[in-house]
Amino acid sequence: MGVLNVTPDSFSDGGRHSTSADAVAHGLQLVADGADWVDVGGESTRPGATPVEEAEELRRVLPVVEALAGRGVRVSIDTRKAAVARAAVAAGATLINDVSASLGDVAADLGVAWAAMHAQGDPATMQDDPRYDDVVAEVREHLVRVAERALAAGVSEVWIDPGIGFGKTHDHNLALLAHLPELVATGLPVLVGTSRKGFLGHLLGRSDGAAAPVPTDDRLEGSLATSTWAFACGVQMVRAHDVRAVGHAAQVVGGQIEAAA
Ligand code: HH2
Repeated sequence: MGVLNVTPDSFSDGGRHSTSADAVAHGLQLVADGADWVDVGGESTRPGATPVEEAEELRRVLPVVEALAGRGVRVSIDTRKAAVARAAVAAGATLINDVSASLGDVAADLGVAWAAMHAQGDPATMQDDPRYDDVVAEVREHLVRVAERALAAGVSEVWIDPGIGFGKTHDHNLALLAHLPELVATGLPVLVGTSRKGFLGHLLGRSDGAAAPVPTDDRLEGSLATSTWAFACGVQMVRAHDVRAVGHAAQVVGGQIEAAA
């Protein structure tokens, strides 16, 4: 799944596709690089992000969804708002990527696929001391509960995603990655997004011997390592900015090593 943020403030690609035409061109490039899905988002959910009004989010995403879907691209809409999900599906999106895991009924009503991501709290405050008794069990139980509800409501394709970085410390993120097989064992298809995220900046900074985290554009090795790990754990899709590199890594793991096993 290739990331296409049509926002001024996303943590990695914010402001890079400020016109619809630029965004559509980048979306097509993601497909040329090997993306099965292009995930269009009009609201940053990075820690501390300011919420975006519905009308503004619609203005950002709709022309891009429509243009990409019109060219046969499989588009997912990355939103927390039912109205944005509905309008994006009317414009051609066929997967609702939902970081609030609250739009299962909308997906059921519209007859599209749904990706339910775990988050603790809202982006504005989610990184203020997140706590769990058992992060792996709590995330798994929450995702299975919302997925079962959506399947019972008639959603035919439900993905689950542990929500790396959404109300989680670096240790929580690492525990969730270490225990990905437990999510895979639920039998639900698993999606994971680690691409260029903050915990990788810290891990890579540490391995360089540097005190400061490495900048977002310099985290490719971390994105590749975690995506490869996820695929080896049985995860079926990763959300990535660097689609070409991640796709090649997936091909080596899934297409070659697993086939030889
Ligand atoms: N992460 C982000 C946004 N959407 N969706 C899913 N399913 N899983 C994720 O891990 C995930 C997501 C955050 O990354 P990004 O879109 O690059 O940044 P921003 O929220 O600043 O736009």
